[in-house]
Amino acid sequence: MNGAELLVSALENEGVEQIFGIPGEENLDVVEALRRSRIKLVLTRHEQAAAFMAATHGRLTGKPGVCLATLGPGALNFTTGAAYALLGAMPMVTITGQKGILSRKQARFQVVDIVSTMTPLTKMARQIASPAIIPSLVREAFRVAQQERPGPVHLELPEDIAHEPGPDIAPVPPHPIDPPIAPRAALDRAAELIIEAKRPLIMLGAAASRPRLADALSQFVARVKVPFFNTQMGKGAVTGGSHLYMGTAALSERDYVHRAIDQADLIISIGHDTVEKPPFFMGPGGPTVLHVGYLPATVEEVFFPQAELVGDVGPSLTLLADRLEGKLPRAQALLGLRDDILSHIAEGAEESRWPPTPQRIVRDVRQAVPEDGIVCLDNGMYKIWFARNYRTHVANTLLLDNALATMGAGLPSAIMAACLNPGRRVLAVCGDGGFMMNSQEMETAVRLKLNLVVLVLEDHAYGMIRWKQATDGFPDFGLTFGDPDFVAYAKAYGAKGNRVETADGLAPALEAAFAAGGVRLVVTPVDYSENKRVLVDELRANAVDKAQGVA
Ligand SMILES: Cc1ncc(C[n+]2csc(CCOP(=O)(O)OP(=O)(O)O)c2C)c(N)n1
Ligand SMILES: [Mg+2]
Repeated sequence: MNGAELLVSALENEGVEQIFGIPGEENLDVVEALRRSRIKLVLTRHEQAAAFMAATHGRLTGKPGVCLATLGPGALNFTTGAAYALLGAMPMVTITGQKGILSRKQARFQVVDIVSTMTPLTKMARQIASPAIIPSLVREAFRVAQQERPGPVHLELPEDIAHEPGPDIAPVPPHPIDPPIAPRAALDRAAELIIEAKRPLIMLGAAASRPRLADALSQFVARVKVPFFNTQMGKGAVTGGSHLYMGTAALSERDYVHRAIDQADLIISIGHDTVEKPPFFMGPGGPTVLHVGYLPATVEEVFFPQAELVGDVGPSLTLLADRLEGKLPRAQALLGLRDDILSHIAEGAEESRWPPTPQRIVRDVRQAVPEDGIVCLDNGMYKIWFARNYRTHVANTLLLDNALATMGAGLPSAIMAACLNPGRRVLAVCGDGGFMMNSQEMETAVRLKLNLVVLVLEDHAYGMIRWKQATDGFPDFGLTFGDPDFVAYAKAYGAKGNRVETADGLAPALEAAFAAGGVRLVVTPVDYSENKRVLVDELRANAVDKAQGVA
């Protein structure tokens, strides 16, 4: 076997079924080995999209997604995807080619130091310097990518090592690993803290959304019956339990959900990862925070838990619930705030103005997407509205990125979600800015014959930055642009497009797009005047009222 064959056989051994990317000439031995393997090569139209797709595979399955690119320019296009997976804790393995390392027939043509480039963007970055190390190195790469805290790993396979015959070494078989559960003393201590709390509140953070945690976490919430809120990336971590849901901390302060946070005396923070924009600010006199996580908490200026329960979160929570069930008479002390918080959040959902408001758009999307449907957001102003207003009932049904918060990942992540869940409705929601950053992947979606709806929100602007510009008191400048005719654009890819023309048109347009199947684009204008009215003026007034004891 040559190096490429050893690599592909090691990937098969890891259960890899598909690889996303764009080969270059340095990968041709790998492409040939893939041709003769069980693994499907899925071409994308930009390497960045391939990396977003591979990362989302890791996010949704817990198993590393794999992407492939050539050296230099192709490899560099993986950097944003690597950062997305690193900050978002998504297991992924990126593989790139390189010129030969045993001789240099092309001098330095296209050669940049990719291993050094990827080192700060990954958990591990290695060049494969001989075929013999491939089986063990690939096993190590997958182990490192997958273990807590998950993330990306980079392997560089130079073309001569790919071509070089190597020893017939069998791949290293993976085995199940059960990470350690929190020790008894820590469980007892955490239980005591919770039992003593007068107004406890659970916060679900990004790591609460790990796919293998959904059942144990949902049971924990159902057993202890303490109300919960979530961070943006902790959204939808719990299946059911919606009568205990207090809201989402899409902003860091002043939102209605902060009424509960501010009144809590203990926050049981499950899986919070400080890569997220802070869900609230810790400070003197604030609630005690108990960190429950796979790994110890990181200490930040705004987050410094006073107690920790560290270990495999699912089994640890089960043991914690054993200690708590039926012993928390004050579990629901804050639940009384729930109706008020949620009714404020729901305001404007029925609004019939044209163009539609973000609140109305969120409501219409919720109507068209069944409970198990998956909504994948790009990055823009609407992300705050979806995080705040969209209700999830099933784990991992709202995928958003509040870590790197990169534009351009919405469509690729939805393509991956649709590949993995052919029977479920999948919707990408993108701004007219972010959509255009990877819209070429419409072709990939059409070629893969996916059922996928893409909703484009058109404000002819980088709306979120325009909003920040306005709220910071700057004049309106430099953030607007023209758009293509999105309906014609979709058609050019062999997809179907539809423009929403009336206030009541969005929900039926989405329903029709889902019902018809295939790749569909729906474009609607959006009225972003609510950004300032609600997220700035109303919440500021609300905070002043509260400080003066009015609310
Ligand atoms: C790759 C990247 N570039 C720039 C930004 C900064 N940024 C955040 S939101 C945003 C505007 C997004 O515009 P659009 O996609 O049209 O959504 P809108 O806010 O208008 O709804 C920009 C430029 C970013 N997060 N990622
Ligand atoms: Mg926009």
